[in-house]
Amino acid sequence: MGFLTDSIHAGQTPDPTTGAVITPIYQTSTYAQEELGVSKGFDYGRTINPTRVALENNIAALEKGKFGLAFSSGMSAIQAIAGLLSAGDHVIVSDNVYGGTFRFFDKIMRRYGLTFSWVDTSDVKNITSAITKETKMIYVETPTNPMLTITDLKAVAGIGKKHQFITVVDNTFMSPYFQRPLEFGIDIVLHSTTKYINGHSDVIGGIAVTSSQELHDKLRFLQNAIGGVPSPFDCWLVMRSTKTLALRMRQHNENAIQMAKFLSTHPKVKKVYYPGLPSHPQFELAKKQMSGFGGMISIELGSLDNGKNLLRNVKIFALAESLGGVESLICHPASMTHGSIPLEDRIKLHLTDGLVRLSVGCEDPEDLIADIRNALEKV
Ligand code: P1T
Repeated sequence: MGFLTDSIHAGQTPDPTTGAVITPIYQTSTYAQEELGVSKGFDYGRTINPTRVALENNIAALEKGKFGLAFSSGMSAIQAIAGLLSAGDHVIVSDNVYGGTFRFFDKIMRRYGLTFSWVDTSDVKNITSAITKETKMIYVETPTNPMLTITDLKAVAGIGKKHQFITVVDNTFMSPYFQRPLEFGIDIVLHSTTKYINGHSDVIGGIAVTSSQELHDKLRFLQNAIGGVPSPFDCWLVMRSTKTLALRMRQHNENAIQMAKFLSTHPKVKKVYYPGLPSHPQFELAKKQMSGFGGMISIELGSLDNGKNLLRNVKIFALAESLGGVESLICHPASMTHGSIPLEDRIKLHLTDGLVRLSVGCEDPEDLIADIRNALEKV
């Protein structure tokens, strides 16, 4: 089926008891069993829930994967994926990832005996040269948050297959509408569904999708054993949202392209990071592996004061963490989303104090551009 059809129907059949077209919110913690050892396939709410199963199947279909597992947050999905590893294992990670992902790996998983090499995965040679005898996983964000760096999915999948590493891609910035890493041979794709997939800034959630039965069985065990599962209501809200994912992504993309073009001609903007601009160093690769460029733009304004002035003077863009909602947001990565990254690492990534990140929403593009133009006048 096509993406629009799947987004509206996959995983969702009319409710068997009433015919309700919309999957009900099965707000229950447990299920009555007919007798010992005989159930309808549902035993306990952490282990399985019909609303969650519908969401998991829906997003798995959108990612062209066989199995989906929903979590209570993007970080919770990442925790379950890290649970595939054991003390002594080595992971090669994109040097620019969401600050919370860095914090989790560096401050927590390192204490559990995992080791990490943080490399610029946009040059795949850096991945091969970081391989050690202990390497078990390659973990990539593409495009990265917030520098919008792109990594070659096919090349990463190839390295993973050759060495039998688990390859993982955080696809949060693109959503399955614009990029489907499993189609390039990646083993596991994950999302913070908090972002584009839910798209209405009213749910915290995560999902992991794979086509490997073995990885699915292990992740399902981890999902149940760790227990970071979403509520039935949150699953229902996210499923309501995936129905319009394609429509929203088209608008985000259209608005962001217009915004990026405007910003790249503005004298107060020193640099624009957006994969849809021909000036982006991986523009050709972006066109090859993505079918759109998304709604995220970062800009360099040269100083913290310039950044503060822009943030202070916007009227439609809200100064806030998070991204991917229909409403436009703006943030200062160095002190907000990526505050946990040491200064010297931030400098290497060009994640400066003058960097501002825009999550371009679905409002009228003229209004959004006017808002940023007016605020830039005060910079
Ligand atoms: O917030 P949570 O749902 O737990 O997702 C974590 C996460 C994972 N991966 C990426 C690429 C992310 O951007 C995030 C969360 N990011 C933000 C809150 C932010 O403002 O960048």
